[in-house]
Amino acid sequence: MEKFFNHLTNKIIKANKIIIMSHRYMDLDGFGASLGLHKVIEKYNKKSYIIMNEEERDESITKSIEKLKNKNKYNFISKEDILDKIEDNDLLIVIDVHKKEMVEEPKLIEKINNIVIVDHHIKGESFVSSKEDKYILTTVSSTVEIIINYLKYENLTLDQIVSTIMLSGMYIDTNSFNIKTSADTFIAAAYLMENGADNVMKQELFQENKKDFIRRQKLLKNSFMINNHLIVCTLDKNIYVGSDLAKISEELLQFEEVEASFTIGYVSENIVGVSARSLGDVNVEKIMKSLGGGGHKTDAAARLENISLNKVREKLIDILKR
Ligand SMILES: [Mn+2]
Repeated sequence: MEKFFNHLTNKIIKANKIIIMSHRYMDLDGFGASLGLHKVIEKYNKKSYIIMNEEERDESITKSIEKLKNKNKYNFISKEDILDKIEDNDLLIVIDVHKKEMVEEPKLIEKINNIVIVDHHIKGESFVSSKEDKYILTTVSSTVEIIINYLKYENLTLDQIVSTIMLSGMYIDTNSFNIKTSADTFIAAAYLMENGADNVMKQELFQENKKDFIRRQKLLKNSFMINNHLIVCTLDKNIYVGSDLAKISEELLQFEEVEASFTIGYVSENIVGVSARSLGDVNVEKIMKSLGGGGHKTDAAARLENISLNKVREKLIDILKR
């Protein structure tokens, strides 16, 4: 790790300015890692931007931003506005993702020559491009875990709110410290606790309204097992947002015998979305690819146009039964 951290610091020092970008529908791991990185960039007095999609973001990120002190220093910027600000010698740091089709704004990959990727997802075929430095450590829990080690390497400390947001990122990516969790994960989490991370505030970031929760629990009833280890949940004819589907798939993973979960539902009038999650043994990326989607081995999705919910369900079941 240290060799990479030294390299990244040199790149930051030499850069004109730094742009931080995560994947579409950024989660708390990507957001927490962005805030941690900002701390290092601030140490070297460099200008930086964090790309923020206000329309497509999780409620937990909106809540986190509200809690931040001097939010302005982070320079949150939309993907449209950043395109006008690119100059020679800018450094793009891509975090929590390494696939071009999944980043918030793929145009940045084409426009910027100096790119570093920091990710923890199992390597897929389609890297962002060939011109970047990649640091992909698949043995860690989260991107936050990598950035914590970077902060330690840079001898930095964090304030309570940033520590709490980063802890929430680890919490999400490890499904409450249940998966991908090693001794090193807890050592990294301990650094956040030492910096004042607050478990009550962490819970607040995840709080949702009761109605949404109950509605989702009702939808969980529409699920059934295939081959004794795969679970499929088909929603009703209402239109849902992608993160609803993802949450249901995540919740389905907690049930006995389930190794992978799939949730199917309308995400617009003529688009059916499928969200898939796996504990690790079942490669859901491969399964989503056969529906025209993609993602990671344990976390993938697909969107199918002009097709009915039931047709998608049939297709998926066919694939799963193979
Ligand atoms: Mn992550």
